[in-house]
Amino acid sequence: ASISLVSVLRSRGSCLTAWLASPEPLIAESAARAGFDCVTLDMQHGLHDPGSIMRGIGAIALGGVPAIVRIPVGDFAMASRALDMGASAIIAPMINSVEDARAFAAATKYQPLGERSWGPVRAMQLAGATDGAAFLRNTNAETLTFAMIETRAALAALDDILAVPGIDAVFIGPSDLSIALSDGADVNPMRPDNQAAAADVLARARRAGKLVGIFAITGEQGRLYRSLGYDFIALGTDGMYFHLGASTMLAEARAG
Ligand code: 3PY
Ligand code: MG
Repeated sequence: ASISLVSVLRSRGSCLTAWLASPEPLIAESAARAGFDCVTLDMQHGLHDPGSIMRGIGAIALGGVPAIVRIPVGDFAMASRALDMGASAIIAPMINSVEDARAFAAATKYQPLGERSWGPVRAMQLAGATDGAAFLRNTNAETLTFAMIETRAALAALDDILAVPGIDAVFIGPSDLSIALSDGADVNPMRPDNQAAAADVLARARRAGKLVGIFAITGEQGRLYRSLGYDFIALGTDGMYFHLGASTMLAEARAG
């Protein structure tokens, strides 16, 4: 039986997720076994397609941690499918209005919160569930929705987005947000205006009783966000893990 992100958050308080662009299930399984609390498969900028999401979720379950999927912009049908495949949470990029947030919630939550259609065959198998009615009753609370806040429009609509009942969490995209706040002049998550905006999102989400996530590009940023109390922190990408591991080993081998 798979474990859910909700249960990981309950037991650990916060979590660090791997973030994978590569559509190869062996990489997803390796990430799950590397010590991350959960593994995210990225369909927005990563190379995943529905087939690699289906195989990747199985590989992550084999590694014993929850699987999360970032869908392409506006592809809420894919959000429903990823949940049916057994994703424990969905991250939707570029949620810029309350209408975007409502459409996201509609696709990911069963009634009365949303309009998700029934057919969670793989999700029930992974959860070891056989009673459909019990699964229906538990699933809205057990599968999390992260609305990405990464534009000026999203900041302006934040309180309305946070008030949508089927939205469990916001996830700050600090790179896109820094492009927006610098009017296209810069991409730098650590810009002071960007960090101030992120702190404001964190505080407002806390007041609304919602979870908050953010993307960290370095281990140091991950530590900063842990100290600030974020619930869900994405830590680098598979490309970075590969590059960092290879460059460290090569430097060791070539030293002296
Ligand atoms: C961003 O920083 O814009 C992201 O989408 C991070 O995943
Ligand atoms: Mg982004």
